[in-house]
Amino acid sequence: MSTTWHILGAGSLGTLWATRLARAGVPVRLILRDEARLASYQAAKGLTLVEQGAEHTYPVIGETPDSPEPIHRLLVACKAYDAQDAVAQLQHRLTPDAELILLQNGLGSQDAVAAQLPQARCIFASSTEGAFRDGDWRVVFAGHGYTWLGDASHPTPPLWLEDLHAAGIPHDWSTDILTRLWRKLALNCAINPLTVLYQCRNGELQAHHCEVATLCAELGELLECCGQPAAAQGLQHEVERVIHATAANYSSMFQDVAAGRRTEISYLLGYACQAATRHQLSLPHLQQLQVRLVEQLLARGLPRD
Ligand code: NAD
Ligand code: KPL
Repeated sequence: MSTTWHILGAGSLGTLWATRLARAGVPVRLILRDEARLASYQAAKGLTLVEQGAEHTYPVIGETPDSPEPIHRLLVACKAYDAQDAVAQLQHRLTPDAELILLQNGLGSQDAVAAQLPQARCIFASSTEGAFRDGDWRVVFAGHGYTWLGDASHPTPPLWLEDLHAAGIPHDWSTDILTRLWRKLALNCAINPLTVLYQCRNGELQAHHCEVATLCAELGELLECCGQPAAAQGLQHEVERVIHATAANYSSMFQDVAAGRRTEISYLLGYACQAATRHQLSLPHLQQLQVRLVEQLLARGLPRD
C-alpha cells in the first residue's frame, strides 16, 4: 500500500490532482478548512472531474486540519498567499520525515514554507496544467500541460513519482527547478500585469511590442543578477511565443481581477521588484509597472498584495 497523499486545498489544482490520484487507486485524503466545509463536501459525495465533456465523481475521503492522522506526504494546493498559514495549521501532524509538494506559482511562498519546516523535505513544483472550478467540489480540466518537480537541496527524485505516473499526471523531475520557477515568474511578469492594465487577451499584447520588449530586457537583467542566467536566455523570444500561442486566452491575473479575487502579485511582480531592490538594481519600467498595477487593484477594491 503506498503512502497516503494528503491534499491541502480543494481548489482547481488540488481537485485535479486528487481526482487523478484517486482514479489510479492511490490513497488520497482531502483536507478542508473546517467542519462546515467538510459537511458541504460530504453532501456532494466526492470530487468531480470534468474532462473533455465527461464527468466523473471520486469519493475521496475528506477531513479537517484537526483530524488525528499523521501526515507523511502533503500536496499544498492553495494560493501562494495562503500557503504558510495553511501549512502551519497542520504542523503538529507532520511526521519527522514528512514531504511537502508545493504547487504555488511565483516565488517566495515556497521558501517561507520551507523555513517554517526545517526538518521536512519541500519539493517545489512548476505546472503548466490549466484547471478551473465550475462549481463547489468540481473542476474542469481546461489545459493539458506538464509539471516539473524538484528539490534544490537534494537532487535525488522521490520514489513516489511512480504514483504520478500511475495517475497519468505528466511530469518530470527537474534538477534546475529554481531556474524553471524564475523563468515562469519572468514570463508571468512580462504578460499578466499588462493584460490587466490594458484589459485585454494575451494576444492583444502584440500591439504593445515595445513595452513587452523593454520589460523583457529588464527582467533579463534581473535574472542575471539573481544568478539565473539560464532563465534569462531568449526570454523575449519565449514571451512573444507564449503571447502568440495563448493569443485567445485571458491571463490568470486578468481572470483573478475580473472575478474580484485577490491576485498573487506579491509572489510575481512584487517578488521581482523586491529582488531588484535587494540587488540595488534599477529597473524603472518594471517598478513603474508595479505602481500602475497596484493602482489598478486598489481602484477595483482588491488587495495591493
Ligand atoms: P484555488 O483558489 O482554486 O484553490 C485554492 C484552495 O485552497 C481553495 O479551495 C481554498 O479555499 C483552499 N485553501 C486556502 N487556505 C486553506 C486552508 N487553510 N485550509 C484548507 N484549504 C485552504 O487555486 P488554484 O487555481 O488551484 O491555484 C493553486 C496554486 O496553483 C496557485 O499558486 C496557482 O497560481 C497555481 N496554479 C494554478 C493553475 C490553475 O490552472 N488553476 C495552474 C498552474 C498553477
Ligand atoms: O501562465 C500564464 C498565466 O496566465 O498565468 C501565461 C499563459 C503564461 C501568461 O503569463
